[in-house]
Amino acid sequence: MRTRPANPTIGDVTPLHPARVALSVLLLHPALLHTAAAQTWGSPASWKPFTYARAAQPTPARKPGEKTLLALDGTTGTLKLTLRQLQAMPAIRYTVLHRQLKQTFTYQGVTLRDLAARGGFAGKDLRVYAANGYFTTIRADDYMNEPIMLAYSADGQPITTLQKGPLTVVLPAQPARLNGPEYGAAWVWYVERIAPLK
Ligand SMILES: Nc1nc2c(c(=O)[nH]1)N[C@H]1C(S)=C(S)[C@@H](COP(=O)(O)O)O[C@H]1N2
Ligand SMILES: [Mo]
Repeated sequence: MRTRPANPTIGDVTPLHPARVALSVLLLHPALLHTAAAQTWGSPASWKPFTYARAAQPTPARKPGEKTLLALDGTTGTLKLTLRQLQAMPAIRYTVLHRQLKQTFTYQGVTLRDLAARGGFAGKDLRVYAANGYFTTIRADDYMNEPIMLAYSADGQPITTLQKGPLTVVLPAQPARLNGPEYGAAWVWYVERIAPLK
């Protein structure tokens, strides 16, 4: 016969109820953790407000010969946006150190949230594709809550190839985690396509 410990909460094994085991397995499984944490974002009015540098302007029509800078794979097809069309979207602007370039710039661009909303997939994790074949996933949790930017200008000038332009993803200086090693892969340069994660 086993002696009962002085403190009954230590060593006193409660039989595991099968439903309880199933629930903890469900909550601990990494693939399901994401599902369990999946959020609905409601209407844009309920989203965390961002401070914009300029409001949306009417979308200018593409001029003959004008290049597409970004392909946005929306729910109703691919929107091909020119620089002027991106510039007509609500503009966000902030100053941040670009770690890979070791240089601080005041970037201006469009938030991933506004781009996702334009494509009809706001709140879905998204994929950002670069012209060199690189791509990465940016979580909805991050871009819905923080003004992660697709930048088209740095210090008021178009972003050069050497500066990783013409379109480059920039993350705000705060919260600090966005500038940590875990988010290095999110600073995508030479961006050419954004799509919801399938
Ligand atoms: N276009 C493009 N963007 C990219 C990458 C890439 O290969 N191509 N690599 C990503 C990764 S994984 C990281 S960690 C950083 C690396 O930047 P660095 O090599 O200049 O440190 O850029 C990110 N952006
Ligand atoms: Mo990386």
